[in-house]
Amino acid sequence: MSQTSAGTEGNASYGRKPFKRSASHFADRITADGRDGWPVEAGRYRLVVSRACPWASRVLVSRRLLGLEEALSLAVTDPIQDDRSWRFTLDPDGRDPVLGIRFLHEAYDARESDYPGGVSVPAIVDVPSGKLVTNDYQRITLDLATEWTELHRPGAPDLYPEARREEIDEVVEGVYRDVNNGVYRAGFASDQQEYEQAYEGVFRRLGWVSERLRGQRYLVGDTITEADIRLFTTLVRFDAVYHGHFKCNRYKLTEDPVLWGYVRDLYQTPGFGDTVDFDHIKRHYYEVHTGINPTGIVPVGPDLSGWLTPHGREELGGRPFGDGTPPGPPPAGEEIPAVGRP
Ligand SMILES: N[C@@H](CCC(=O)N[C@@H](CS)C(=O)NCC(=O)O)C(=O)O
Repeated sequence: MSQTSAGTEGNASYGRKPFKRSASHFADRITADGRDGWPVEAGRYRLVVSRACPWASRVLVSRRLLGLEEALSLAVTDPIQDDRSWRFTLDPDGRDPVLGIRFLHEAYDARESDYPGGVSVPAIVDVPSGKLVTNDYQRITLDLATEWTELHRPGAPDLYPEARREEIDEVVEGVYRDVNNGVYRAGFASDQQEYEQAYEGVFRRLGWVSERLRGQRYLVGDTITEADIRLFTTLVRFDAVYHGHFKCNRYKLTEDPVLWGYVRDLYQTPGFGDTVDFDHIKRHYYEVHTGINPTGIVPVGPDLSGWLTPHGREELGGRPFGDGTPPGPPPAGEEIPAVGRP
């Protein structure tokens, strides 16, 4: 497996140069009015994810919370890429049964022949044409929340409430820079100084977040929003991969009572933990990033038995789904074995 293709995250690079995440290449939007040529339509699009990927996992959570599972079908890749990037080797005959393709790059190529950029998840593919529509991971969840409303389930929460957008945008910007992407900058740093700067940023922001969450159940307002989804997908990976593999080891999440309570609270909320596959997460990071883990050995720990233990954060109040309701169980075929159950 080549380090430069399979070992990079999206179009980002690591190695001798400072780690830099490049802009997503296909940024068309699927909207209610179809202004980019891609109208919201039940059954038309297929979401392609790796359950290992934190950016793709945001979309998995939003899709569950909003009840879009029927409207937007799901393809899950093998957590291990090869030189041809993401593969559908978990499916019979190694082919996605709906798109009929073996590699995600085929959808990129259908959109733009000889596409030279990186192939990344999350990706949304137009089923009738087989063309990639978007891999804009910063936009997809916002559009599911605000453009796909007609197809939301009854009782779906408002994940991007108008009155709170400014505050959500501000919180997610700092969380992205220092935490979501900060752990990657630490892990793929090419020199000591770059690593230490990223490391300081990670823990400065985690300290800020922990302080904020001491007295309030969710990051913004008293309901679950986009901000919680984005923080969750990094926190849920923290002890399993970022602490060791990416050297973000000032402390483990389990050592910060507030953050550990917060992430367990979300994990136990329908739509969050039921999208998390620790096996895919660990195998992807430790096997694929051969530059920082040359043996490819996947650690056995950490012990996952604490994830379903009581967190006590109900005492802070909060209305997880606002005026809405929690989603039902994941659809058939999308269930993940729960961790921490005897
Ligand atoms: N699309 C974005 C972010 C999404 C992203 O980085 N996804 C990773 C997985 S977490 C990916 O698909 N990387 C491609 C690869 O490693 O082959 C980017 O280009 O930076």
